Amino acid sequence: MPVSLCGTWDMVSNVNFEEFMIALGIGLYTRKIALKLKLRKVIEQVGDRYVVKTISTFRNYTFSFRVNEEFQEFTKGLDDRHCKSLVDWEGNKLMCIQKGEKKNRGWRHWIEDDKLHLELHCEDQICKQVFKRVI
Ligand code: VLZ
Repeated sequence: MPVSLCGTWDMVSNVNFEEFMIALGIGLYTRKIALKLKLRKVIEQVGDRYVVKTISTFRNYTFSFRVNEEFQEFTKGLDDRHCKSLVDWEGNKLMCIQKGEKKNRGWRHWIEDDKLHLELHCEDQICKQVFKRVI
């Protein structure tokens, strides 16, 4: 069993976020605000259902899924697109493929050195975020 991703996590680093947001087509105004945010991730699991919350002083984004069960995702408040998303384990990494208008879109979450790691990708850009445990 992979290590649980559940908990409350605060951002400690965020590499290439701006280029990633540009790849998503997020406008200048939102990008400038988003770049200054210290995002918080809250990950909860009940049975095989996960809830992932990305929380900030500016906007929040919450979505929910079951592993290996495709769902319709609307990235409300991010780039406001509809995707067909599928989350599955890839070894110790929880990975998501977000099929839609944007090519090569998705993310991976995993635990390494007691930190929560997140790699977000879109087109040719990869953003790498690391979070430390709060609770
Ligand atoms: O994380 O998608 O945990 O899908 C844009 C931020 C991209 C704009 C952030 C500012 C993407 C709004 C984070 C802040 C809420 C993300 C995934 C994996 C969940």
